[in-house]
Amino acid sequence: MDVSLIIPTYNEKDNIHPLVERIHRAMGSLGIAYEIWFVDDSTDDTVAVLRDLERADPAVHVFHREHERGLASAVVRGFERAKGRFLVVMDADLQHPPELLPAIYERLSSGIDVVIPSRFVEGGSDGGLGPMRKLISWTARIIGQLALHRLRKISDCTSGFFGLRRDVIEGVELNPIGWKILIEVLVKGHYRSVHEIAYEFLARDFGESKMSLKEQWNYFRHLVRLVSQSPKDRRFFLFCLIGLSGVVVNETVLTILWYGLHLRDTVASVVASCVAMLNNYIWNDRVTWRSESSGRGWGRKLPVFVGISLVGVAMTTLVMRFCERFGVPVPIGQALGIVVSTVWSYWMNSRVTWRNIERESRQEGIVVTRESVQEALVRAKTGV
Ligand SMILES: Nc1nc2c(ncn2[C@@H]2O[C@H](COP(=O)(O)OP(=O)(O)O)[C@@H](O)[C@H]2O)c(=O)[nH]1
Ligand SMILES: [Mg+2]
Repeated sequence: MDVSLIIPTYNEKDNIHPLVERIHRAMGSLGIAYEIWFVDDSTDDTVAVLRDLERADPAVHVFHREHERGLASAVVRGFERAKGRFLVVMDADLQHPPELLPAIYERLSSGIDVVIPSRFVEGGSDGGLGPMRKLISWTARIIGQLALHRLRKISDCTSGFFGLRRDVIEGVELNPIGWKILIEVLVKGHYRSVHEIAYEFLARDFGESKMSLKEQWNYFRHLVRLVSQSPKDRRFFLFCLIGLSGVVVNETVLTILWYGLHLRDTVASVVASCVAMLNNYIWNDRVTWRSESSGRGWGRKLPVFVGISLVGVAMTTLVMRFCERFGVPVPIGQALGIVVSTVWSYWMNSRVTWRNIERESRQEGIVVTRESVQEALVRAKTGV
């Protein structure tokens, strides 16, 4: 089997026949073996339409679920049943044009690991969404890209339309929450190359969208889980948490020295800051950038860390003073300064203090390429 198409369905009865017709028309010209897996959770008579089709069309298979629901898990069940060398996921509502399938197949068979039709590459569009959905979708993508480094170069990382070689997910435990199976695949999968093809996301003719506020919340939970499972992506959050712990240590030591031991305020303040810096260094060395060399090499790492932290303190004050000149209240300027210095000191620590660990994790070498829809269609027709 060359290609398995996996199509999740939830109450899509009017879309099934036009979809399957257009898939056959597009795929028929390729002369390859393909199957279509519908994973259906419908509560209307979509399943009856699918069962009739399954009997009449040997390429069509239906898996109807009674005890599980959700788009992403439906796709995982489809992956488990599919026999193809290449797996392609698409929606049933014709917002994903089946005419793009030959181009996706062509790219996968030329050796690309993951192919993503994209609404955001030149020539693409997400015109099938209303302005509110566009804004929500944009925000969701940006948050995802900030949180997970593997999504950063991918323009349409929340797409429900994509193809991959089976080995990308072989042996990978996919355990998505909610809808966005592609982010799970991109974060956990084994791949070296991603190719994006521009396409136009059209409006629905039949049925209605099942996207809801609950799914937005699930997306957020999904991101949190993926970040917590990804050593590289969780570092920044750990760094911030440890920074907060440093504030608590600082205040506690200051209180003990000043109220308890009656040291001079300046002495108490300097000692408290030094203890807090040491606290932060140890936790960052043992947790944030944990490695076999944790605990060793502190003669180099600790002074560098302290130097970066001191520059961070100076930066906070500079930003606050700069904001003050434009009439920004001091506490807000200080907060901005803290954000700037946190980002800066994280960046410096990952590139200087704990550079060996970052170097190892940067060697992923994933290559992302793009093409416009015209190029893809010409290639599909001419085979070049
Ligand atoms: N199996 C299954 N499919 C679903 C579920 N929710 C949505 N779908 C399907 O997923 C695809 C995308 O859903 P849609 O409502 O069009 O989302 P939108 O395009 O983002 O508005 C469609 O083919 C739906 O039928 C679900 O809970 N289970
Ligand atoms: Mg849709």
